[in-house]
Amino acid sequence: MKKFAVLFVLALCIVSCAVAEKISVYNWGDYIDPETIKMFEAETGIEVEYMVYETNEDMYAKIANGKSSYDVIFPSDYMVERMIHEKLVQEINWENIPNIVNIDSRFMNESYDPESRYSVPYTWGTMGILYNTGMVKEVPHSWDTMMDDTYNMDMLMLNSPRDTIGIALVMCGYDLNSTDDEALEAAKQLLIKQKPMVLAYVVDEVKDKMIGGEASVAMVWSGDATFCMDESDELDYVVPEEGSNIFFDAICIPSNAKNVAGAEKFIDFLCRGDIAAMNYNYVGYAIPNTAAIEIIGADEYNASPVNNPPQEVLDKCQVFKYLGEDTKKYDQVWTEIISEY
Ligand code: N2P
Repeated sequence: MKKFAVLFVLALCIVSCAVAEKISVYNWGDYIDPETIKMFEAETGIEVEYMVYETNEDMYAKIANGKSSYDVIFPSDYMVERMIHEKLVQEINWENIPNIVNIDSRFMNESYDPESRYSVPYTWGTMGILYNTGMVKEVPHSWDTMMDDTYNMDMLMLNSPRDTIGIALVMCGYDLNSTDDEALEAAKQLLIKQKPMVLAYVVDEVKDKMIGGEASVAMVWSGDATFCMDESDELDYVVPEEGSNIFFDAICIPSNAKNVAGAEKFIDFLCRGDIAAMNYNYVGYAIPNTAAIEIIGADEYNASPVNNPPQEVLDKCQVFKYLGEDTKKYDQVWTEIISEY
């Protein structure tokens, strides 16, 4: 009888091991401390299948075609808005995210999710120019730097349609969110003119290239600038005075998620102060998590002009808006820029 009981327990074990709980997480490259994933797995017994993307558009395409199912994704503001609109993300049950209390309320109820029903704030930042102080004589206060042939084949641009077209619009004197045909044509022509001077269109590789001194100037997101500046004393970051983009990256649960309870546990874990502090130290992007900032030390956190830009810089920055049907115009412009070599 005893033997039978032991065998029975053993069989149960094998069955439960075979169907170990899993969540599938789809995030930006270099956007989490890998150690935190291991900690989550050890603490909860939930296995994390982790995959990465480079742009909002890449992630959107994967989710929208419905063939892949993920439990947790990290869209930016305008993409959260689009995915809410297209019913690709589901409402969050806040009862299961108690650590939401750690998120500064100033980051909740943003216009992309006005009642904070679908998204949890994760990081935020600006877009600007990362430059090598040994190679660039004056602080590149203007986006015109990215059209200056002094930096011929010495500049890196973001391989990200919305970001790059948005900045080109600003350079042409238009609104960052313009959908006007004339404005988009001007932005397209500018980027086509710039192409021969661009060493490469990159996303995550910008960090290695700038740290390695392969280029003088690069269009980057602030957190990547922080990461690079921690690695090299030669690098500095500026948000050009014509204005730029400020972004808010969030965490969402896709509508077709298979393990919503697991997703909620993971999201709540990411909102924990100690975990958000680890991620801040590893990833480099500004965070909305007050408990984490307390752990990091408010003085140390606020000392970073990159992650804590002065108000006059923020005043010139705009959030990308979801553009509805006009998004197609951007897709078209981007295809033409990238193919027009
Ligand atoms: C990190 C990507 C940052 C996302 N590799 C900017 N919205």
